[in-house]
Amino acid sequence: MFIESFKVESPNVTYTEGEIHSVYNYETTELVHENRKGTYQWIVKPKTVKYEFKTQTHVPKLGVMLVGWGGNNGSSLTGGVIANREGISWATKDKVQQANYFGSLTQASSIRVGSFNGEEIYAPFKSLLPMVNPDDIVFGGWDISDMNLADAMARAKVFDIDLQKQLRPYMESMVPLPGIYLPDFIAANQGSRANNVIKGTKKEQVERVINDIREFKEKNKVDRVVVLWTANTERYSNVIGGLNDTMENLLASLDRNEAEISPSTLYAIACVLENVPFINGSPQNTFVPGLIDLAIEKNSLIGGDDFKSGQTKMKSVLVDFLVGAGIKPTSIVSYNHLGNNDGMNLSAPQTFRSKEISKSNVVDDMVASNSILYEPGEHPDHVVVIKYVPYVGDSKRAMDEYTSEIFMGGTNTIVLHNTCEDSLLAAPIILDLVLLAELSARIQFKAEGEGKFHSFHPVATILSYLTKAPLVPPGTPVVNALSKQRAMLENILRGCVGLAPENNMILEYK
Ligand code: NAI
Ligand code: DG6
Repeated sequence: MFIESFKVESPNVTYTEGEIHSVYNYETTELVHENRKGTYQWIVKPKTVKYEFKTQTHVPKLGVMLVGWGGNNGSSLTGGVIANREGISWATKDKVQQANYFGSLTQASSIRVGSFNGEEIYAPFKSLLPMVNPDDIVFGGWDISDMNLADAMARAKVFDIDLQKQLRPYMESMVPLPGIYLPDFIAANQGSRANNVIKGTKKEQVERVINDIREFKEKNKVDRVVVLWTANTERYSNVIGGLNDTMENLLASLDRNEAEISPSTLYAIACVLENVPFINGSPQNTFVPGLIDLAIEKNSLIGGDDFKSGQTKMKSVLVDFLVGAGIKPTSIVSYNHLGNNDGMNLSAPQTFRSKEISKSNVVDDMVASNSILYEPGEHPDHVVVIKYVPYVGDSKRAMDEYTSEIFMGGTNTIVLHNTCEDSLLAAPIILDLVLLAELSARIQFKAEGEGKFHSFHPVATILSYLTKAPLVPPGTPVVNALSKQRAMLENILRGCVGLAPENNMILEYK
């Protein structure tokens, strides 16, 4: 059975005018490696830590500024949200299609809340805590191409033509602000697009972006802004001592107009200085060490990297299943071709390399979790190939071959083929990222013994489910397995309303 909403009644939860306060017992373990009677042993001690969560329930009016607003993802997300808000339907050759949010964790997935008369009861994910309604989001942003969003939607060739016609009147007046363009960081084939660029030194460009955010906030009367990079994949920046390795060095390099600071890092600096959450949806190392330092110093949310939409999402499910089943993946070969502007940009070796890195590291934690299968340092062969084939446009074709060793020397080969509009997978993920970033800024917590409530660490690991290469604070484990990432997010939100983590034990029926 499906219920739309629910309220938790518990001595551990208090609802007040503007806040939900919950007391939460976090069941965890403490490990010690001790010498007992001459031999070292691992001792695992269950432990309970009392946490308190405070969630502000007032939902702000949210502004979302996309870097690369006029791209396939930016125009598809903007059009998709308008279509949902306006209740637009359109004719396809098969049927009349209604706007929906399929593919969005917050808008289209559910959580189990319990059992009632022997039936499992589910509710929308978004019913866990008050979240911004996508209908109320004001969109804006930057693009190095000055094309308005209606024309950009047509250029993207993602939406059906009947839908485009209906969206055009809403999107024609939406024109991206000029963007920061440094040709050295993206493929040369993007040059012809760059007719809308911010001039000046890097410091002036950062100041201009800060000013843009302030004006957008003022003009649209929004309470809070989240900025998200969905612009072209950049090449990696070189991380150099004295240049971008510390906050002080990065800011001094900005003053000196150093060449090696990328546009994405410049937008991120602007956001951190303005205390506006900044999320990186592409694979490059926007968050150089100096930028991470700056975000920690200013306690300003940063999250990334690279939307986890299709092939990599499957990988983080499949390899988790294989390794979790005691099967040993030995070779993973991932090929895809696509024909959109992202594919064209990725046809240059330096930008492809950024994508190759973020797509390749995704199995590391799963492999490291099982030393029965893998010797220390052993890793499956893992190859990633991307080819640009203009004809297929946004409809990406992905082919994967997973070869594993099974029982008694057997071999198991799984081959997958996936055809899908790339931007229609990415757009709902962008929505989730901005909604969850906003929500996480309204949550405060403290562990027993901690004097004051505080926000989550500014490096937002809570967003990991949505990214290929989750950015984590220094010294924090990276979790790639999709089911663990989802459980982490859902269970933290459950904790905020005093619900136990979903443990799937269903003991009441055993
Ligand atoms: P796109 O090429 O259609 O859009 C990117 C837009 O960014 C373009 O309109 C371009 O003019 C603009 N741009 C480039 N540099 C800029 C700058 N410095 N400032 C402002 N605007 C700038 O690409 P698409 O398909 O929308 O993808 C966007 C990004 O998302 C790419 O980096 C892609 O790798 C990444 N991504 C996409 C996924 C998907 O499934 N579609 C999944 C994971 C990541
Ligand atoms: C080709 O791989 C283009 C990329 O931008 C991908 O479409 C994007 O990174 C999605 O990757 P994945 O592996 O999650 O499907």
